Amino acid sequence: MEKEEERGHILGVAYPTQGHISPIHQLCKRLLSKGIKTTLTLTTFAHTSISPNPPHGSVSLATFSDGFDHGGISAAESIHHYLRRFQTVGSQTLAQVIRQHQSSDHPITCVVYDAFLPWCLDVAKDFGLVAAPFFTQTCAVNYIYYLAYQEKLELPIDGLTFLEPQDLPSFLSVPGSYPAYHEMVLNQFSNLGKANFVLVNVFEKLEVKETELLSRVCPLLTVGPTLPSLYLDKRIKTDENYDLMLFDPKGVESCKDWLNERPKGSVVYVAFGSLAELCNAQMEELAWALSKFSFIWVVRDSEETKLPSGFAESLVKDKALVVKWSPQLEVLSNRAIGCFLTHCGWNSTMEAVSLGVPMVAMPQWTDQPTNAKYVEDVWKVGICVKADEENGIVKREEIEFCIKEVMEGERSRGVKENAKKWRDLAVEALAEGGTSDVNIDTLVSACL
Ligand code: UDP
Ligand code: 7WV
Repeated sequence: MEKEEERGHILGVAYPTQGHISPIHQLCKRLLSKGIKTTLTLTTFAHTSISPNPPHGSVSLATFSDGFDHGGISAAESIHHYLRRFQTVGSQTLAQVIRQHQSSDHPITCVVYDAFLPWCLDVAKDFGLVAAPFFTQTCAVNYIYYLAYQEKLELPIDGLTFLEPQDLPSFLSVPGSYPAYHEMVLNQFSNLGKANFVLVNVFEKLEVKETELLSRVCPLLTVGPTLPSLYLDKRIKTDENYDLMLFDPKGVESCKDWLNERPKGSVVYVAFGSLAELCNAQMEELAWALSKFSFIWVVRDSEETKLPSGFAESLVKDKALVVKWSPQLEVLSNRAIGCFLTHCGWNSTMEAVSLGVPMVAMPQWTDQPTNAKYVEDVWKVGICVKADEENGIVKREEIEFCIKEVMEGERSRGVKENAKKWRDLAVEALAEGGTSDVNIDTLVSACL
């Protein structure tokens, strides 16, 4: 892109969900902009799901297999079976990808793999390559999982004494929930001692204490945030979008036109990412809370049947828009948006922080409770809803109160000012000589 290509070829390996494909693809774009060839490996199922077509002339794509080329994880009998087969078939097919390249003009020199797939390290080491896991969650979350892996997790955590039981990732705070994912997140640390670098999608100033704690136990390089360059440092002219989307982009254009007609700061943007599933009762509370506001609500196809009957029909067209998927970066950066009601997936959280949009946090599972705690109490860029103690449901009055509070209440000004501060620091990290920029250079130098 910007420099002549030198020797060296980095192979990225993605875990096949949206929240993992986008950040590693973005990291690959950064690496490419440093003049090193990069190829991103997607599962065959993810590759065929991406629509319309990946753009040409940028990061090359390759495919390997999770063992479920038709259907991916939904074709597996359980999460456990899926992950086991992914390891077996994935190891073999990843080795094939590397082998094919070794006789070409650009043999692979380094494998950057999603930390959920630690067996990629063994494949890389079989070929004598540099290996670096890429963590798409925060250093706080990773450090907590590291302690749990070491069987040393006890509250209060030294250095992070503000964390309470309910702030831990759900796999730890809800015993027995998703045992296969529990095992997966701890396994990220099983072979970290053999990794040349450990990459994390954060920037240093966002997690000063947490990066320090994690650097004590592994060769940490913070390389984020991975938003398209256009939204932050603007150094990579061609990097304006995430490009690789698993969801049907039909209808996403409607958001932009609709928002452009709305007054500044008047719209609530509501989205729970690509995976979260809300129960019917929660959907109902949310629907009635939102009916008090002007909003865009992303309700994925698989969630649509949970809307209260008659709700979609009752919507006033210039007041609300329910879409199946949105161009989230364009939406969040539109001046009409007043707040983001989010599940606090790490990408969504970083997008809101980077674009200065105050958040109402409504975490669901995995790392989201921890991210929500940081949003409210550490970065102070939003507030977190309180769930009913009995049934875990967040009531309509509570949602309504929190939205009002960040849109126009006491905390509105403060959270916006804080978000602006974090945004400036994110740009600084990616600018020439910034912490993430220097760390990316370190990785590239080791791969030439
Ligand atoms: N996203 C989007 N449109 C939507 C909902 C989500 O483009 O309607 C994107 C969002 O910008 C983010 C990603 O999908 O980059 C979701 O990742 P996140 O880590 O927030 O949540 P996950 O889906 O992994 O739970
Ligand atoms: C997909 C599947 C499992 C998990 C995640 C995504 C995540 O939290 O990123 Br644990």
